[in-house]
Amino acid sequence: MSYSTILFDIADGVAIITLNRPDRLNAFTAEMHGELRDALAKVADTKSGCRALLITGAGRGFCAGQDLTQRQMSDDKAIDLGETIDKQFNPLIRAVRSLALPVIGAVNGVAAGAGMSLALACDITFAARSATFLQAFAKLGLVPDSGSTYFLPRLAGDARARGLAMLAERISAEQAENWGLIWKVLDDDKMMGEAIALARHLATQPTKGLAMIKHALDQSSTNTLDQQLDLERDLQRTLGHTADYREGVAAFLAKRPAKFTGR
Ligand code: T3D
Repeated sequence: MSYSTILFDIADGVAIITLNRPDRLNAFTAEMHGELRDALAKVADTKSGCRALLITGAGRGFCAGQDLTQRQMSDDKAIDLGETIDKQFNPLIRAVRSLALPVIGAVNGVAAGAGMSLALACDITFAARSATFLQAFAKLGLVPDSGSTYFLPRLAGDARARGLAMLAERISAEQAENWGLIWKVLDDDKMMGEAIALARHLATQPTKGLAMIKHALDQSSTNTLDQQLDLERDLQRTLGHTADYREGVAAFLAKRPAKFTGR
């Protein structure tokens, strides 16, 4: 499949998806969703050799959420937003969250609506100092979607989640970092370089272990402590049989850097 709304590249175990509709601040269209589904399926395919994914945006925006020019409607013809969420936005967030490898968000500019949700869905999210975040949904009479009602209270706490969602005020990257919504703010000219360097580093790390860290942390929001202890035991048992665990121990004992293969 060739892409016209995203750029997609895989090199040295690192996949990079760049949302590429800069004149619309990379707002989502049905076409972009289709291309993202295709690219994410390639990343998930073990034959691709991907061991880390970076998601960013072209131009001055990260992503402005749904392209509202595709939502103009007449009184007698309402769009079924349940269907667009079901077929486009939910599969996107599920695909990103279920990848068995680390996903790095590189928020180069404004992240609004479902664009902010996508940034929150990444495992480690950087933002350029000039970037901003906006839960735009309330301004349209909508509820935050694409996982924002899940991520916001867990990351920032209930009071901030309610303020962000109901007031729809744009916040700075620094505020997003202070509130725990993202990992780190970096100067604009350094952000992409550091995000790519981190993706390259993570692509050399024990991929199965990282995937199971993701899984364990995801489960922790609904599990009891007893369930979580059992899950940690089961994951550790599985990881104890991996080549990367053997290599990690051998490298430590030999006082040399480990060479992880992701197996
Ligand atoms: O619909 C469903 O299926 C349900 C799911 C919904 C998920 C959602 O994401 S709902 C939320 C949709 N997004 C928004 O409401 C955000 C709308 N955009 C904005 O509020 C602002 O553009 C920003 C705060 C993101 C950025 O502001 P600013 O001042 O930096 O840029 P701008 O001048 O507003 O935008 C630049 C251009 O991008 C402009 O076009 P122009 O005037 O140069 O021709 C603007 O219209 C366009 N643009 C920005 N966001 C969107 C967009 N065009 C279409 N859709 C957009 N979402």
